Amino acid sequence: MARKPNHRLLLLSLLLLCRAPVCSSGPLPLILNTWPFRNAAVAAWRTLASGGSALDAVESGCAACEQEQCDGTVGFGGSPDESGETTLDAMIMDGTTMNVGAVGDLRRIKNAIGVARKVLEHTTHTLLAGESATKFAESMGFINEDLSTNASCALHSDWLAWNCQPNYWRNVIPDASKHCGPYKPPSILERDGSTYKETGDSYGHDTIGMVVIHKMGNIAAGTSTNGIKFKIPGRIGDSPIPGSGAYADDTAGAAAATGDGDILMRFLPSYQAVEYMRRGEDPTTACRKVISRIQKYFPNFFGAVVCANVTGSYARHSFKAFQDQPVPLLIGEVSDGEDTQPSDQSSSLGYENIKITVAMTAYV
Ligand code: SD4
Repeated sequence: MARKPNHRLLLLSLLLLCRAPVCSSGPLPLILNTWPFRNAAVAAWRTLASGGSALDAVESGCAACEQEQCDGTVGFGGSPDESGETTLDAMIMDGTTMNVGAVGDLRRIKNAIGVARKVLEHTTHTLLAGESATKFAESMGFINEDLSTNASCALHSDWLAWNCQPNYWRNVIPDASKHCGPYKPPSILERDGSTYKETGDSYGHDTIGMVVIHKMGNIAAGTSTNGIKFKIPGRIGDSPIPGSGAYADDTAGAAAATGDGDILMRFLPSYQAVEYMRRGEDPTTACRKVISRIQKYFPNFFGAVVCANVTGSYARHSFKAFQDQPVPLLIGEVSDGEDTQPSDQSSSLGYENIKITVAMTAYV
């Protein structure tokens, strides 16, 4: 529901957006994120409007999702692993300097994107993982706290009661498709082929991937996720991997991915999409091409990529072959509301003076 307009913010927004015909700098700034995480886009927008950088906007946008536990797949209390613990992956990339900070398998710290930013700002490393990443976070002032919630504990208990189904094991004994672990590799004589089927993981994926292009052309991208439900402890997905979960380069564009990270990271789709755009492909073609590369090898793959080029044009493409049911992908975009014409496939949500257009597209 639309709130009372804030005229100061409206003015700032109009100045920042520069969408009117008199402006020649193109439709910038741009904030683009996977899924309809409206408050994330608004937080990023506010950061830009108050003079923050593209990097600041990505951080605040993803942090907003971490706090509100967007769809239970970002932040604390979601996607418990096999032991019931929620662990987080996040990454932030500065497309001006090509600096990246990332954390994987981060434990007991809520603000994963904040820790990733600290890796970027205060170290010459790119990716820290596990308990050591937690120690680093504590040294940077983050609070060590339990990430479990009643909801994540309930999810985990149900999974145990369901004989630990689904899980991500294969070629182990006992048969992982019927029993809980602990598992071990079978002896040669016992090997009778894979018990694991590449069915495509559809157990609720919604990671935030965000691309921000500042009006001055600086591009940043980032991700934050709690990964996938019932993952094997220690598993790190695609989201904190530069070029996989997201990628940004001021000279070419940016992209971010969501979906089955164990497959996505084998193809570096965000990097590849940016490289296609560098070669002159438009964002639609770039997104399509990276998805079809993956689909060629993994027809049951579930995932999507969003792409934006330096002019602020953007696109998304997604794929899920699952019982022939097309599933929509939602992208939140912030605009000033002046020139956005919601089509049959989109809906607009007023938020102060900012209009968030949630565009919907069908899978191929
Ligand atoms: C992962 N890619 O950890 C993440 C999950 C995700 O949409 O994006 N879901 O595999």
